[in-house]
Parts: sequence; structure tokens; C-alpha cells
Amino acid sequence: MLDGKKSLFSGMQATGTLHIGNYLGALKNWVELENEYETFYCVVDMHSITVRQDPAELRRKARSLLTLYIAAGLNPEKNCIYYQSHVSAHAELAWILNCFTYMGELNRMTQFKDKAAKNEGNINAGLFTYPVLMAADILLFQSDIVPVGDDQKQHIELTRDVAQRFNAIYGDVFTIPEPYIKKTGARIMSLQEPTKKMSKSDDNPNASVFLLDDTDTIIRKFKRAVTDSGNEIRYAEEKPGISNLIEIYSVATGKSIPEIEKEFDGKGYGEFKIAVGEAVAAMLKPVQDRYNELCNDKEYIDNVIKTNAEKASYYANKTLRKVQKKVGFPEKIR
Ligand code: ATP
Ligand code: LTN
Repeated sequence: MLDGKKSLFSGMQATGTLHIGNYLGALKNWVELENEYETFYCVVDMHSITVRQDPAELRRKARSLLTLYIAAGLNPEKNCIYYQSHVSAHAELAWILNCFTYMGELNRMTQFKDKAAKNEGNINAGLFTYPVLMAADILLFQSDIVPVGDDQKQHIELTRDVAQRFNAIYGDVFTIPEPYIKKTGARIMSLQEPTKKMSKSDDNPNASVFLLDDTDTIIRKFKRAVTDSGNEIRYAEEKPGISNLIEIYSVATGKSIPEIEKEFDGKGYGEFKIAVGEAVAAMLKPVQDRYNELCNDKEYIDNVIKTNAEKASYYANKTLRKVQKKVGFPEKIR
């Protein structure tokens, strides 16, 4: 809760290119929450450097991601959209929370295990304490909910544990956040290996459909999607390829799974794949058009970056000061 209103925080890393998993699992759901919550959507560039980045490329990707947030429908007058590195309270609270998080807890994080395996030459302390920075992000804004895809659930559980530990010692300092994960779209799978989640860091470009892919590319990728043996359009555990496409089609069109099974009853995989491709292209077209427009409006985006970071700093510093006082840091003399 912030100033009597429920609040929420979410963020994405400014690495790789956004794919429809990020869109359907997270970004698309954010847009409908702006009236009920005080919202904070961050480009988590500080998280990005846990893996080595090219500086110019990181800057470019961070701006592109922030622009995509707006293009996807987040109105920056209603939603606070900003860069994590512009609000120093994130780093300051993360340090304090590091001292309330156990090594054993961090050792259990599956994202750390996955990323450590992929970056054997650079398993740095930041990669290990990544979830603590994420806990700081969420707790700074007294967030009631955190809208994310399914893979982030474990990090939110850790955030809750750390917040409860802190509150048990110092009183009611932090709101305890809940994950907000939609039933459909929370785990979009790779188009090439449908038992693996679609991921920004996948080396195979055909495994993911990117938000800025053109219509022909989108349809081609769906045509090439790996499907299961048989020819029935039916949602079932033993049919991970087709089930993934059904789920994508369902969130893209708003149709339910039984409706889709009925629509394609007696039709083949080929026809269905083209329909999914067309539905996804139609869903992304307005986002792409708006993105291209916004990229030409430097002044507008610069203004969002500046004013929203100031708003985020205001709320973040309020929580940070409270925490600093609780742990016993001396007050500043003004
Ligand atoms: P990487 O796989 O390289 O770690 P990512 O694709 O998971 O990257 P993130 O920036 O870590 O991307 O995630 C941004 C948001 O998108 C998070 O809320 C995450 O839960 C969600 N998300 C990521 N992948 C998927 C997916 N395949 N299906 C649904 N949601 C997803
Ligand atoms: N860890 C997330 C990105 C992230 C985030 C957050 C998500 C960083 N801080 C706070 C929700 C709330 C990821 O890798 N997708």
C-alpha cells in the first residue's frame, strides 16, 4: 500500500529482445491494472549487468524496452515507467536486505542455477544475490502484487520470506507481496523445443517470436513450429507442441481452449499454425506501429524518463528512510 492505494511493481531485464512469452506472460497483463493500483514498471538495467554486457548495446536495449512498455499500452502518466539505475534506493535497500537473506536460500534459486550453468566463466556475486535486488525492487514500493510469468514465482516467495523476517524483528515495515500470475500465458514454451520455456537467451531465433518481428517472419516461425505426432488440435499433456500453440492462440484472440478445439475440429496442423501466426501478427501490429512512432519522439521519451524517475525516487526513498532508521543508521544532520 502506498498513500492508501494498493501498489504493484514489475520489471524486465534490458537484455535480449522481448518475445511473445514476455508479452503474454507479463506485459499484456500489466495494462489492465493501472486503475486499481499505483503501478511501477521498471527497466531493471542493474540486474542486466549480472551477465557481461556491451555498454552501448545495453543503453540501446534499455531505451527500446522502456519504449516498448509504452507502446504495449502503459500510459506513463498513470504508470511509473523508469530505469532502475536512476533510483539509487534500489541498490541501497538491496545492501540492507543482503544482510537479512541466507546463503542457503539463495543457493536454492533455480534461475541462479540455470544462469550459472550458462555463464560458467563469470559466476559473480551479483548473479548470486540477484534475487535480493529483486526483493528490494518490490519492497521499496510496498507492493501488494507482482505481475510476472510463472518462472519468477520462486523469487517472489523469497521476497516474502525476507520481508516477513524483517517485519518480525522491526515491526510492520514492508507490505508482504503476492505473485500475480495469470492461468493462461504464464509459461509460453519454445516453438522449437516445446518442453522448454521460450527464453530471450535462446540461441535459436526460430524458437521465439519477437515483439518486433514482421508479419511474414511471425507466420514463418509458426509454420516451422515443432508439433507432436498425430493431427488433432487438442490441448493435452502428451501434446506439448500443439498445446503451446493453442495457449498462444487463446491469449491472442481471447477464445477459450474448448472453443478453439471446436473451431479446428477436423482441420490439420498446417491450417491451425497459419491461424495462430495471423492472430499473433494482428495482436502485435498496433504495438509495433506505436513503437515506431514513439522512437521518433525523443523529447517525449526523455521527458518520461526524467519525470517518472523522480516520482519513483520519491516513493522509494520514503521506504528506504524508514528501513535505515529501523536498522539503526544515524540520522542525517541537515
Ligand atoms: P531469460 O530467459 O534470458 O532469463 P526471459 O525471457 O525469462 O529471459 P525476463 O526479462 O527474465 O525474460 O522476464 C520478463 C518477464 O517475462 C517476467 O515476468 C517473466 O516471468 C516473463 N516471462 C519470461 N519468459 C516467459 C515465458 N516463456 N512465458 C511467460 N512469461 C515469461
Ligand atoms: N527477475 C525478473 C526481473 C525482475 C523483476 C523484479 C520482476 C527484476 N526485479 C521485480 C518483478 C519484480 C526476471 O528475470 N524476469
